[in-house]
Parts: sequence; C-alpha cells; structure tokens
Amino acid sequence: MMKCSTFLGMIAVAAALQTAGAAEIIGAVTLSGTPPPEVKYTPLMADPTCGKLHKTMPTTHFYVVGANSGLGDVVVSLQGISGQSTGASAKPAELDQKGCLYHPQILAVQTGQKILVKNSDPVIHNIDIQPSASSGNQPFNLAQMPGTPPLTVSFSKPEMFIKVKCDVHPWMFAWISVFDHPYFAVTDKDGHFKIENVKPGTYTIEAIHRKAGKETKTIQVKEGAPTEVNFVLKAP
Ligand SMILES: [Cu+2]
Repeated sequence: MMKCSTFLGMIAVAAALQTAGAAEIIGAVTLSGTPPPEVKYTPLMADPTCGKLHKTMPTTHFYVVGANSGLGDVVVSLQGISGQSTGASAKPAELDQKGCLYHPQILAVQTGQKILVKNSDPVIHNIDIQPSASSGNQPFNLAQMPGTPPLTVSFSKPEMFIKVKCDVHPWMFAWISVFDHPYFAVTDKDGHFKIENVKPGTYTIEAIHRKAGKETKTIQVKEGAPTEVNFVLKAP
C-alpha cells in the first residue's frame, strides 16, 4: 500500500508540473523561402587554438532550418504580460563557450533567472554583455579562464536580444531575451515549441527571429487539449 506521505508527494509534483486549470500552447514555426548562405568562420579556423577545436570549417547558423522547413532559434512569447516572473526560483539557464562559439546562440530567460556561463574550452574567453542603455539592465564584462567554474549573470528587466560577445574572439556572438513572466519558448531545431501552465484566456502571441522578422497572432487558450498555433516567417 502506498504511504500517505508518498501519495501527497506525488500530488505536489504533479501540481508543480501543471497548475490546475492551466493549459499549454504548442506549435511550430516554419520558414518560407530560401535563407541566404551561412558565413564560414574563417578567422576561427585561422586561430591557432580555436581552429584545433574543429575538424571541419564551422559556419554561422543564423537560420536553423530542420524537418518540414521548421525554423529553430525563434523566440515565441505571450505579449502584454508583466510582473509575473518566477525567475528567482527557476532552474538556471546555461550558456556554454565551446569550440570558441556560444551554445546556444539564442537563449531566453526570465528576469532574475540565473544564467550559468560555462567555459568548456582550453582558452580564455571574455563575456561582454551590453544591454541597451535604456533597459535598466546591468552590463557585464568578465574574463573567464579555462577550467574555472561557471560565471553567473542575470537581468532584472525585460529586453529582447541582448547581445553577448567575446572580446578575445571577435566572431563569437549570442543573444539573450529576457521576460518578466514564464510564458515563452525558443523553437527547437525543427521549429517546435511548447509554452506550459497558461491560464485559459485570449492572448496575443509573437514569434520573432533575429533575421526573419516576426509574426503575431491572437489565440484562445482553453483548458484541456493543447492550443495549437503555427507561424510562417519569410526568408529575406
Ligand atoms: Cu572567446
């Protein structure tokens, strides 16, 4: 027979995973048209240390296009929501420096959510993050030696596509988007996304890609089956 405490524990876990009366939004973003060719990281390969970390020439991946023209690295979020951040208690996000490139290149977090910046390379990196001056977010400029523990950064205000760069390796870039609510996602390599624990209601939802622009839609989220919404962005 199951112990009462075990049973209560299971209820608590289930409640944490899905708030009662909440629903989820699922969908996909696809790219129409042909994206421009990606750029070879020639300076990376010419670097005596970074070049040895790659067997073949790496390229930019501004357009991550997968199965069925699904577009990755699209930031999908509910609009018009503020002051609902759960970032302080959220699992930290990770930004790794590997092969003298950032992984992921597109990251989305909540205000107050920790971002652990890892250095998986045998070289020094310098993480240089300059939010827009009007955002109220704090800039960072931190050197990180190989083999040292992750650095922690976080942002207090919402802001889209904050640029991250490395002052040692001028080809390294990543972009962090910050929300003051948990209702966002970044599409996977095949363009899929899922936003959980949404209260039923009418919302404006936006899909935005750094290069392919954005599309917004109005959706009705209902309890029960997931609400599906799909976007099509155009290659320039
Ligand atoms: Cu670097």
